[in-house]
Amino acid sequence: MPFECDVITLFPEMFDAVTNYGITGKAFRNGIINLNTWNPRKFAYDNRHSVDDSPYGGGPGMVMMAQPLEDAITQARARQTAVGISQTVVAYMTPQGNRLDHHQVTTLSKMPGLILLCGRYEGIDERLISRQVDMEISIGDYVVSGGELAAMVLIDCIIRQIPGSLGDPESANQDSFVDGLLDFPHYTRPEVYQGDHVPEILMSGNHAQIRRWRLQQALGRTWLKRPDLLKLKLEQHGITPDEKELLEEFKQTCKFR
Ligand code: 9D3
Repeated sequence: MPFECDVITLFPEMFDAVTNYGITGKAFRNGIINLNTWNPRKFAYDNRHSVDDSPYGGGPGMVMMAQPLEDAITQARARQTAVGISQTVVAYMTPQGNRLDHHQVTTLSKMPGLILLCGRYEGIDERLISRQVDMEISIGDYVVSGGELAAMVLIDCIIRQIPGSLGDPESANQDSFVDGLLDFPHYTRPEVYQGDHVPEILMSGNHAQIRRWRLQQALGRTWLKRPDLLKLKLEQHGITPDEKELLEEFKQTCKFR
C-alpha cells in the first residue's frame, strides 16, 4: 500500500514541485506514495469564500478561520479511513513545532499516511489546533512564508525512506546523517580540471582502500564542519578503533585546524 498523504492547503498547485519532478515524481508515478490536496477555500460558504479574518485582540495580519479548515480536515480523515487507515494523524506544519530531524523522518515514514496542515498568514485559530491537530512539525529555526514548502520538505524526506523509492536500495542508507556523518567528496571526469587533480586513491581501483579513504574524509569533514554532529555520533552510534585511527590521521594532516 502506498504512503497516503493528504495536504490541507490554499495553494495545491505548489505540490506539483514534488509530484512532477525527479526522484519524488518517480515515486508518485510508481505508486509508492499517494497525495491528495484539500483547499479550505472550497469549504468557505460566504459570498467571498473567506478563509481568513482579522485577529481578535487586534494586531497586524490575518488569521485562518477554523471552520473551512475543519471541514477540509474531516474530508481528508474520511479519505484516509476509506483506504484503510484506522488512526488518521494530522500534522500541523508550524514554526512552533518539533524540529524535524532524520530520526523523526524515519519514524513518520513507517506510518501508513499523514494529513499535513499548511498555514498561511499569521497563523490558525487556536481552537482548530486544539480540536484537530495531533502533532506539530517545524523544519528549522528560520521563517518561510507558509507551511507548503515545509510540507514538501517533509514529503521529500519521507519518500527517500520508503524502500524502492531510490533506484539503488543502498542509497537511503548511504545518505548523510544516517550513520551520523557528513558525506565524503565526489569527483567525476575529467581527471584534471583547471590543473586540479582527482585524488590518486580514487584512480587506483583498490576498492577496500577507497572505502577507507571515503570513511576518513567523512569523519574528517564532520570534525571540521559539524563538530556538533561528530559529538552526537560518538554518543549515539559510537566510534570503532579503526574510525578513531582514521580521524586521528586526518587531524594530523589537516591544513585547516
Ligand atoms: C511574527 C511571528 N511569525 C512567526 C515566526 C509569524 C509567522 C511567520 C511565518 C507564522 C508562520 C509563518 C509561516 N511558516 C510556516 O508556516 C512554517 C515554518 C516556518 O516558517 N519555519 C520552519 N518551519 C515551518 S513549518 C511551517
